[in-house]
Amino acid sequence: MSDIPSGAATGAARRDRRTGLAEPLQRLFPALTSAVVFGLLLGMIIVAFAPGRTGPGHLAAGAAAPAGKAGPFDIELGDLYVKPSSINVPKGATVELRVHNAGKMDHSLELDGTGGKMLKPGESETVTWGPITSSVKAWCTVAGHKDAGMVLDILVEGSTADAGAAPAGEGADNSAKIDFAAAPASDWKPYDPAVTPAPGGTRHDVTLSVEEKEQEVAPGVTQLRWTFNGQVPGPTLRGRVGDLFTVTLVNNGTMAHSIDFHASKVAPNVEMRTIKPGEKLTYQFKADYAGIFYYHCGTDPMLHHIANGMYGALIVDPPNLGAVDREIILEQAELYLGPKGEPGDLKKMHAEKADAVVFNGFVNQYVHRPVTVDKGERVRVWVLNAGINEISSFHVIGTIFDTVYKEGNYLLRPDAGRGGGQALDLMPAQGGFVEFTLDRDGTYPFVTHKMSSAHKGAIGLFQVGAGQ
Ligand SMILES: [Cu+2]
Repeated sequence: MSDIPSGAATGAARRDRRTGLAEPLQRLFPALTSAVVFGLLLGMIIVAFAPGRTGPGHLAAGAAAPAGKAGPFDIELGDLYVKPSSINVPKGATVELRVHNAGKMDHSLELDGTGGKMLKPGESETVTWGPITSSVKAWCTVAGHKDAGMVLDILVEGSTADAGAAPAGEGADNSAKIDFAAAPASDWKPYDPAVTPAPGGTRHDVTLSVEEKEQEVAPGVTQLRWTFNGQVPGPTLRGRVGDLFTVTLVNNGTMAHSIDFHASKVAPNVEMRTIKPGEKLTYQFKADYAGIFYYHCGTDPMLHHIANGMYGALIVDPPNLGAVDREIILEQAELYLGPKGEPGDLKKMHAEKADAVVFNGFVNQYVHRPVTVDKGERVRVWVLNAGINEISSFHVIGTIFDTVYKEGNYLLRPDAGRGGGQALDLMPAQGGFVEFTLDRDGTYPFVTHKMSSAHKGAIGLFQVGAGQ
């Protein structure tokens, strides 16, 4: 499945549809930390000292002669920490640091975030910075690592722990802003929500390539997303109970990544291990249980990797799954925006301060391009809550579910009792499906019925018949 499907509505049709939608919408809606704890590599041994490097200092113009050398300081970089996290130096000193990467991921330590060298696991370097005339910070420039705590405070003696002058702009909210009233460009195409039946056979060989690319997440708003196969959500995989999946993960990104299939029972430190850029791993499992299962990157900080786009669904059909006329998938997730064109903001993810909640990766995309459904046809919607933090309560306005399946079990099936369902509740990482018909021409909004989320981008539309 591609995130660039064909079949975008024409401009005229789109306007008609949107006009038709405005009224019901206004009426209805006025307006870890990773479980994988990388080994605490105690007993760090600094083996190699790379040639010294002189970095930019906080040298005041016309400053007096340096007040001598400070250090050397042994600084350990790990996943995701800097030890020690602060050092004290005399004012005007030139500071020497022996920096060692004791982690399993690449890290760097760069004064003011510039001029450093990326260290592979086990590598060391010696840097000389200065003269240092005022307190300053150095940090790891791998995306997300600074926000995760990889910061070294270099404190000029006499100043306090937080005296480091924040670089210009730090602390200010420079994240991208969403205009919820904006429309996408005429050539924009939504993520194709269609789900195709499980391919034949019992073996499925899949390659998932990690690609880090700038993508639109709302009209005119781009982020640097970390993706599986260049799309968010990643490809929907599908099979039947007992099928064998062989997935090759290829890391074509610039940082370490991994994959965790909730449909598998494997050793997390083997199949779900983190691999470096340029590496591959093969992850094989038998799908022994039915349901719609989450898959996601599990590399630290996991919430950053998932919320930045590294998630998708694997459907294992329940035995005797009934026939329907149309199947689609909606994966709910939040957006925590960083500056335009940059990865999402890790601090907001920790604080659960989402800028938007979306279906299939883009704000209100199926309001802009409604999902077409024929009158009276039987529709199955697979729903996965990709989180990272929000609940989901999936509801379609104007219909009643006669079938609800959640987490491997039917909660509701058509029978003489005539039970009806109105919402499928899913915590982060849970999934299921609902089935229903839309019996009259019109536009039928679908939402998460947690209304604050719906108002932040988690609304779409089914279009039955011509624009009403
Ligand atoms: Cu990742």
